[in-house]
Amino acid sequence: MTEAVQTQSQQEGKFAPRVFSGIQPSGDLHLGNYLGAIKRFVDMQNSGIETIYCMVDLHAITVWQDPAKLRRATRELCAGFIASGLDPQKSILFNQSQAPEHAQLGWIFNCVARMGWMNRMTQFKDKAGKNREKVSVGLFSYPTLMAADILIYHSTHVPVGEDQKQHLELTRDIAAKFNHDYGVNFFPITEPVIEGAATRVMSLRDGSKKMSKSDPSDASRLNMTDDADTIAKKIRKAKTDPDGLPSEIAGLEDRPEARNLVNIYAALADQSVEQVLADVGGQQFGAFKPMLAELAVAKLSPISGEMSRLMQDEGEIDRILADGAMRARAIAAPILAKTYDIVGMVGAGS
Ligand code: AQP
Repeated sequence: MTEAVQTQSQQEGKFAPRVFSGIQPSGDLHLGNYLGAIKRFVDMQNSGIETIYCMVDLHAITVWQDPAKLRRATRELCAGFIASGLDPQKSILFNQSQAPEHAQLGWIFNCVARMGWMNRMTQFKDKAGKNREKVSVGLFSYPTLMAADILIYHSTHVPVGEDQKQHLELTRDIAAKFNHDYGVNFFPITEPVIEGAATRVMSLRDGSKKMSKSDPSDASRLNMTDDADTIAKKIRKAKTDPDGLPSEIAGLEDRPEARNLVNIYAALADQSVEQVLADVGGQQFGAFKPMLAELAVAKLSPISGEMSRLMQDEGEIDRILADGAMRARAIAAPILAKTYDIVGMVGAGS
């Protein structure tokens, strides 16, 4: 069990440690998803905690998705999870729409969350931009469904990238308000787990923007399915500054692109940023970029190879997802039934 999880669960007492997280099948998996989320999912699985990981397809349709592409992306995401080291025997792997309890609890949470809280969500503001009147209602209420994804399992810990911090705070607020309004201690106050050198991987073209599936520039990200030549080319062309690499972290201040490449190296190599700088300090990017490319290819190529192998048997992926959904629902259904009972739905118990 990781130290963060142990300390928190000792404080909580009532709730056994349980980890939940999800990723949208809304495009190609990229290095940010891998380092900020999936790699951490694997660490948590292997530390012996109960782990539940979800392909959040209901979140993906908050923006238009071509149905055939969505189905493929969901299976490919499952393949990506397994190829990265998630074991369907150890972790519960499933797609969100196969466990309807998420959407059912999401409705209750729509009635718990306040408009003022939702209006503060920066991801909605970023994604809606100037198009606010034209985006879906789902894009706005997405964070209440995310709270339901987590709390329908009484999850105590959620490994995510830095960009999800505000949604996790909202999840805590929803749990606390529900508990307060109904005079219960039913939902845990979930702890975000945002750790490691790459909690916010930035675009390779612009160090002020996060690496993202929806960036129109493919050169801005390393996709998990990129081949070795593409990875090397994207890293070679990554934006940097004219200075060399410093030997200490302070030398990366106000150098977002340089800091991003060093963070990526550290996370891929499982080293601290200090260790990396102690080794490469004084080098120019002309020497560092090929080292980074070699490391990225060594780490990502086996994953993309395994993903393509797994994608050849879609039937097996569908079986894994169906089995995972059955196991997920066995946990979710009694929690939903108890929630309905607490809020006063006839037929739910008392
Ligand atoms: N750049 C990133 N650095 C670190 N972590 C990241 N994550 C995403 N981008 C980075 C983490 O990956 C998990 C799944 O993200 P998601 O697909 O559910 O949603 P997202 O954060 O909206 O991902 P994208 O790629 O940025 O998608 P689009 O472009 O559609 O918005 C989360 O844990 C997230 O923190």
